[in-house]
Amino acid sequence: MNAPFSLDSNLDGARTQVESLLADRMARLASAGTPRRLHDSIGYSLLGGGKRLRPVLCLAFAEAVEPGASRRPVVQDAACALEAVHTYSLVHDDLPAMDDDDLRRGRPTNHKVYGEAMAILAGDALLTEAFGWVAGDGEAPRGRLCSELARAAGAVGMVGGQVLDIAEDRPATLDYLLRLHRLKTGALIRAACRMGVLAAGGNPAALAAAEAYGDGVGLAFQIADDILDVTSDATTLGKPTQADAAAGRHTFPAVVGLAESRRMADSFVRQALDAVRVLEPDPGPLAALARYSVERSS
Ligand code: GRG
Repeated sequence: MNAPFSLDSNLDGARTQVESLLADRMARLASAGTPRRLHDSIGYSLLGGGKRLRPVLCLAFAEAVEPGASRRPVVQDAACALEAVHTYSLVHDDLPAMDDDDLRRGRPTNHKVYGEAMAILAGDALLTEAFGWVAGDGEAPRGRLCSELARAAGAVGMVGGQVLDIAEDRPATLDYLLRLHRLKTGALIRAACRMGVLAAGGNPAALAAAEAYGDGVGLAFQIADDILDVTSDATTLGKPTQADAAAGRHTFPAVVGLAESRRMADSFVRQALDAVRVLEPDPGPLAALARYSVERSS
């Protein structure tokens, strides 16, 4: 019988792979002549820790489609691009015009270190470079991957979700919360799963599994984020807690209560686990990552 899958050792390995892929791309930016202060500002946030959930999901889906696929440049470019887009969203989200946060991942936010103008430009560069990495030499399936990333990051994806989150007339209803988080957090997580499948040449059934899994994990992840904001402490989280209420944000615990939020998160994890069985009949990395999305402490 196979030994049970260990998330800790596999997640550490996948994260180490992501760190090294990102460091390679930072080195390429330096040798291409990126101005020094811009390079420093981008590197401060891109190489500044984080769980690396999106690139790890992309690599794990590619491996599930075809073992060894995570070593292909197209898969690695997609994984790095997802983290670059995620990082840009955090840098811009922390700006005074948005959440006005001083702390991210236990360190001063990018604009506190480099100033607002440089933080805006570092975010702009991260978003732009991400598409350059995915486009690469233009060979298939890179065009399709660019479309996936654009949809997830843009007006009907993460940016659209952010707009719903800051709307002055936003209603405190469950339907609205689900709609906004399927865009704000969920779109990029679904794209991470789908891009892993597409980059590895997966079939339509694998893509449908990635979509349903990503939807479940995206919502479970966001509900866990809202729960941690009210139950954790700033040292463990690396950012202030109780920030959602302070910012007047509607959250799952505020709208449906803590117990119902936990039940919903578990049910979205079950949706992900059910969906992914076609790709992973015995529980492996994808099942473990789905559980991790709600069991994490930061
Ligand atoms: C500014 C265009 C624009 C969009 C911002 C995603 C987003 C939209 C803002 C992030 C704000 C936030 C705290 C969202 C809650 C869920 C979430 C995405 C948390 C941060 O992601 P993690 O936990 O971060 O994966 P790490 O640090 O691990 O990379």
